[in-house]
This record gives sequence, C-alpha cells and structure tokens, in this order.
Amino acid sequence: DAAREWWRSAVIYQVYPRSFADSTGNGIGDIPGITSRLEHLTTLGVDAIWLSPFYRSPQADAGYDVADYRDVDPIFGTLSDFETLLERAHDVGLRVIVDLVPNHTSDDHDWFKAALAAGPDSPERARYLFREGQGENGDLPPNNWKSIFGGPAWTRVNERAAAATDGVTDSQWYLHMFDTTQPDLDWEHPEVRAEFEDVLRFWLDRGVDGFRIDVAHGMVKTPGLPDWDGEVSMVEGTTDEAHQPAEDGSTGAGNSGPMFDQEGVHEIYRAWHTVLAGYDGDRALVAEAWVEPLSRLARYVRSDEMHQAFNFSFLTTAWDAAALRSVVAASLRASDEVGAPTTWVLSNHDVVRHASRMGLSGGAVRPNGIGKTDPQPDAALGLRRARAATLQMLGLPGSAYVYQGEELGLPEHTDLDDDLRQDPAWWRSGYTEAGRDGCRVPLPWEADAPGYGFGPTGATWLPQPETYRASAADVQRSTDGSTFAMYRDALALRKEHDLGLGSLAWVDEVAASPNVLAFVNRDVLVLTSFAAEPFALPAGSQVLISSGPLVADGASGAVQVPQDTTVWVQL
Ligand code: TEU
Repeated sequence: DAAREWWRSAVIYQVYPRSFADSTGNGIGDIPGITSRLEHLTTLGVDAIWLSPFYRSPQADAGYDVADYRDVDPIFGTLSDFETLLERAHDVGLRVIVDLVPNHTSDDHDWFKAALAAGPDSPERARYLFREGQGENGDLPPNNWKSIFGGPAWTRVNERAAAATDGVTDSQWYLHMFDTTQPDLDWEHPEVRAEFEDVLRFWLDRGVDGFRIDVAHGMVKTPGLPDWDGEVSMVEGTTDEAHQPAEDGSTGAGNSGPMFDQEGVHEIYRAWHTVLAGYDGDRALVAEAWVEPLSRLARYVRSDEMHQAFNFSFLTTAWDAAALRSVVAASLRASDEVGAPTTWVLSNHDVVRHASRMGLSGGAVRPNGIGKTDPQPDAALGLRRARAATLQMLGLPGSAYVYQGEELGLPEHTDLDDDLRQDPAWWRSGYTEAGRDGCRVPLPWEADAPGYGFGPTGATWLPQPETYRASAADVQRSTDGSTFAMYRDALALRKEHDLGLGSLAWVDEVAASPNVLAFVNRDVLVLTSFAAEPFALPAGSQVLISSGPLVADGASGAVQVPQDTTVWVQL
C-alpha cells in the first residue's frame, strides 16, 4: 500500500550531529541541540530526518568509526537524550532514521581490541580480515588493495600507530578499506551477522523508523581477496557540459572491484528485511551503495531487500539539459523495474556542497573537497544553479534527500586552515585532496550571535566563513525570496500536488529545445531553462514557484524564464 509506505515519497533531511546545533557550548553539535531545533525542520516541511552516527566512537572518521553500536558518544549526549529526541520528533510528525556502519568497526571496538590481544589464528581474529603478509618475511601486504581514503588498505599489527600502547607485537596484517582505525569485518562470520541483527533490534525496539546502511555495497569481498588493479577511490564528477552519461545511465558514481557489489551482500539484506518486517510501523532500510549502472543499484531495492538506495547520479552529472534528462530517465527506469521509489541527492556530508560544486566550470570535480589552491567556484552562479537544480529535484517523483544547510544556500568552506582540517581522507591522500571538512562546517542559526548562534558560547569546531552571515537561518527565514523560502514553499507545493507519488512525462515539444528541460508530474509542469536567451512561457501560464526572479515581457506580458532557472507551472 503505497500511501502507507511513507518512504516512497518522503523528503528526508540529513542531520550531521556534530555540525547541526550545540547545546553545551563546547563547539560540537549534540543531540539536545538537534531536539532544540526541530521547529526549523517542521517549518521547512520535511518528512523525516536521517542522523549521521552519534554512537560511541574515537571520532577518527567523524563517528563512522563505531566503538559501541548500542550507546551514544558522550560528546553527543546520552541514550536518554536520544530517546527524548525520538519522542519529540515523532510528536511533531517527523520520522527518524539512524545510520548503521556494518562494513567496519572502530579499532577501539571491544571485538577489535580482543582480536589484537588474542593473536593470529584466534577465534577473535576471525571476525575481521587478518592475513599473513607476502614476501620472505611477510612484510608485503597480503594483496594490492588501496584504501578509499588513500594509501594501502592493509596495516601490519606491529606497525599500527597504537602498537606501542596496545602491546601487541605479531606481524599479521588487517584489512581496512577506509582509515587504519576502521578495520573491515568478515561478513562470512556468523557472529558478525548475528551481532548486527541484534543491533538493528536494539534501535528498532527504541522506535527508530529505519536505517541508512553505510557502504552497503562493501561488506562481502571476493573469496581469496584477489589483487585488483582498478581505481579504488572517491568518485569523480564533472562540470564539463560536453560529457554525457553512458547509454545505461552511468555517470561515474560507482565503485567496482572484488571488494564491492558482490552477490553475497544481498543475502544479508534479505535477512534484515525480515527483521524489520517483524516490527510495526513501516520501518525502512536505505542503501548507501556507490554502484553502477543503475540497474545494478536497483538490485539492492528488490522487494525483499532494502526499501531505498541513494541515487548519486546528480553528484556526477554536469549542469546540462541532455545529461540530466538521461540520468533522470535511467533512474526512474531502473527503480520502476523493481517497484522501488527513485531517490534524489544533490548534497551530503561526503561531497562538495552543490551551491559551490555548481559554480565550478569545465572539468573533473573530485567530490571530496575544494582546496584553497584549486580553482574557486563562482558563488553567485553556483547558488543560482543550485536553486534551479533543487527545484527540479523536488518536482520529480520519488524520495528526495536534503543535506543540512542546503536549505540556507550554504556554500562549501573552501578556505579552511590546513591544521584545522580533520577529515582522514585529507591526510591519507597525502594532502593532495582537500577532504570533506568544507561541507561539514557548523550551521549558522543567527546572523548577529557569536558563532552565528551555533551554540551558547560562540565556539565552533571548525571556523565559519563570513559569507555564512547571509545564510543564517534567522535571516533566511525572514527574507522573501530566500533559499529557505524556496525550499519551504516547494515542499508545501510538493505535498499539496502529491508529486512524490506522481509520475514523469517529458514535454517533448519544449524539451526538444536543447537548452530547456521540461516534464509534467501530476498537474505541474516543471521547466528548467539552461539557455542564455530567456525562455518565454505560454501566455496565461500560472507560475506556482520559481527558483529565481522571472522577467515579464513588457509588450506581450508573457513570463520569461531566465537562464539557470526552474519554474513550476500549474496545468
Ligand atoms: O561513505 C562511503 C564512501 O567513502 C563513499 O562516500 C565514497 O565516497 C564512495 O565510495 C565513492 O567512491 C561512507 C560515509 O558516508 C563516509 O562519511 C565515511 O567516511 C565512509 O563511509 C566510511 O565509513
């Protein structure tokens, strides 16, 4: 029953706890901070929130390194703070999805500490991927895999940074597809499977509405861990308008190799589907799986597996009518085939904020950060295109994700001091990548308060750029035509016209123009103009909302849609 399955059309707002709102004054956001700002989200009109990890963690990868899956890290509050947040969110009609990180634990997890202490060939080591090295003395890694953050994917036990303090001296190696502090689990091990089913139940029993599954395409590896010579790194996007998606809709948003998208992962998700189905209230699993082509991604959302998968196509597609049309069509086709909703994503905590990404011109863009020595984005162009892209996205059928701050028009912070950067992707790359800190800067709530009102003392764990003033929530909320106003009004219209459960029909006579993209969803025409020449709407068109100012043609009275603008027109 589609009406009951809220996740088919939901707009889901990503909260990155460390940067949303601080209640204590230590400069780090926390759970009571989130609870205190729920009204922002209900005013905006989203249906659900997804919380990035808040579990006990050394924070080597901002909480994606979990030491205890059943507890809240003291920097974010307590389990009881979480229960309060969940209750308040439910009271105001917001669903809550939490993040589950099953590919790896933190090296501070009890299992990993026990594995180190127990030594080679112990049952404790069998939950992870420990192997002997190659070469005469085993001093070459077991295979040639690279970490996604850069450098080898293997660390030798006695060469661990912490070897001196953990007192372990044997010479085995362990696999980590991310940081050295994030050892990969062995998902062939029955205890690993049992443990995560139990963790699901722990949070389901507390009433969460679902889970976002981190690196959902990575848990199962090809047996024997064969060498792999392909690329294993953060994906590349493009701002090159000449670059078109492949026939099958691929845009470069996929990882491949013996460590990704193995057949065996699907068995895990079928088991989890059954766990969720044992609970009332329509709980959902969302796959974070960087898999291409889209028909391959769709296998994660077959009817007995997960409910949604992030569709990252927009992150790696240029701002170009033809390219966007083909990824939208491919996305809908792939998910329709398995009866799952399509999802849309323009920003998240791993990629350059779209208000900045879309202000870059002509070429490859590494999603993981813009450094101060890189070509800098054109802020005005970026915001204009970001608004047009957002209004286009919100007009599409399916479920859409909004990353905290995009509703304020926040740009990427491209000028962070190197010694303030905290993302392991930055230092593991050998300082060649800027890393993801620039999209994780604490939110500005009040233009005139210290730290733009992030917390009670003005402290912020990363400095906020001056440009955040104009993006402060209080300014945005009280300014006509602001980015916040556009999101709020679009979300209300989306609901009123039930666009999330609608369907798309291209309007070919308009879309035939290479510089206009137009489709109908229910009784709304969604039209984006990419052309330098303004596009004249038919006389009498009733514009419901626009991503930027429109021009009235003095003589005919016809409404003109300027370049890089999206409008919704009532049919
Ligand atoms: O991200 C997985 C990850 O690294 C991808 O986002 C990566 O960019 C992709 O494989 C494209 O090549 C998740 C989290 O979102 C991220 O914050 C964590 O650092 C990572 O997992 C490790 O847990």
